Amino acid sequence: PAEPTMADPGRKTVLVLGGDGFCGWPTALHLSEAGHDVIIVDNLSRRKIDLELECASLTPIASMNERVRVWGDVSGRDIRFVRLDVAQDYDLLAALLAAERPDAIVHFAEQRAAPYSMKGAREKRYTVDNNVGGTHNLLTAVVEAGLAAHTHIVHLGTMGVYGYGTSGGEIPEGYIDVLLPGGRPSKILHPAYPGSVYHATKCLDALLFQFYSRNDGLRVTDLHQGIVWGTNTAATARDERLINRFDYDSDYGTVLNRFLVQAALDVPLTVYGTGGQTRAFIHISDTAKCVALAIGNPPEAGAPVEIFNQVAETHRVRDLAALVAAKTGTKVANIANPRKEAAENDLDVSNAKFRSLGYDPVTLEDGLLDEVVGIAGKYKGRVDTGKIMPVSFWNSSRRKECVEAG
Ligand code: NAD
Ligand code: USQ
Repeated sequence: PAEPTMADPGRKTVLVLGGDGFCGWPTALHLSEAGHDVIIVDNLSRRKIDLELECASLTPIASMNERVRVWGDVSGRDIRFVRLDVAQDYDLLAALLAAERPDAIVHFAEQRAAPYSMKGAREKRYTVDNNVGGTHNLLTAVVEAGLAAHTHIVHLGTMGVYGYGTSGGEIPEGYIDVLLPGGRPSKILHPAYPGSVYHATKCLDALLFQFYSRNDGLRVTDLHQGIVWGTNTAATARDERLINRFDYDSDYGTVLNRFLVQAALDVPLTVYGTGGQTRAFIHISDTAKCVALAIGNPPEAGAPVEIFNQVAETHRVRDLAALVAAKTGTKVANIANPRKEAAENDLDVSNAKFRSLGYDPVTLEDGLLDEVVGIAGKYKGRVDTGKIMPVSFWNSSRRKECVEAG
């Protein structure tokens, strides 16, 4: 379906929670450009974690207030910014919902790095409190504001809820058909096999969505997204002050973006273990497009939680490294794996629902080299090479192995 223009009745008021982040900022611009009235809500915690980790985005990101001002100048469209903590400032969140009565709320506002969530007790507890507490605040605030049947919640979940190496066939979109004890057929949420404390919070979110959808008729879409790569979208490329963030450090950098920076610096690509892990990938511009498609196709009030697999393609980590190495001439280094994960896994995943809505994904073949030259090459002078090797470990034996391996 076509996205709305300013004059369309399809114009919606959309809250983008976490709209200062890597996925949230380009999505907010995409929705604004499509004619929606966008309000970004963020507590800027990701910028604070940069300070804590003594690390920064590869790209020089502008302050939130400058971002929205420049967007207004460039596009002629207003985005409002509200600074609040979804997990802590319940009353402010409830008041915002009551005042704005949003048609849709896109929920990106969580601590999303698996390595950061495994760093230590403080980070584990923060990730659970922030993510589960924030999601629950949102759900209960929508109900209390009397918006259960009105507001569509679109949550960014993860492919990681399915686990890796456990499916034995194509992973369906959220639900599986089973025979319950006694032989009664049923459709249930795919069993959850989180691989980190962060991934566990997304499984807990999914249970909260199921409960609130059944109990209060909330309209929820959960997008099980793969690993996002790339930096800019058409909207963020309109002015350098709109540039998106790009994480390359070992806690927040996702694997392909890390390889792109490593290639630009000509340091060996950090493949963990054998690199036998297969993962799903999606380009950042498709994240924004898929969220817009989800907003345009809300479930009915009282319908079960809608679940889409938001992925473009799957790749084995070592194949990705080989692809980047072949395009750039960089070497590959197999280093001890800081994570507890299967050494090898296959991954076959359905994305039929987005495909049926017209989704035509950007693939690595289309965009990879542009990204290396255009972004990683341009900003490589900003890299702190001390942030490339892993510093967070899944358990004490992984830490020991990594330390012993140097
Ligand atoms: P990010 O850390 O760049 O952005 C998250 C934003 O949310 C940040 O701006 C942060 O300040 C904000 N935030 C966090 N907690 C908040 C709170 N309590 N109140 C208000 N704001 C808060 O992360 P991202 O890469 O943009 O990911 C966004 C969402 O997409 C996450 O939920 C993540 O699980 C999901 N996702 C990301 C990827 C990926 O590869 N980046 C892949 C799959 C799913
Ligand atoms: N890996 C390497 N070398 C590196 C970095 C990672 O071999 O330098 C490997 C990891 O061991 C892992 C795979 O690459 O097997 C993916 O790691 P990642 O850090 O790119 O992705 P992950 O930790 O799974 O998390 C990211 C996002 C998270 C999102 C998830 C989607 O940070 O928010 O939910 O991707 S998914 O992987 O589909 O669950």
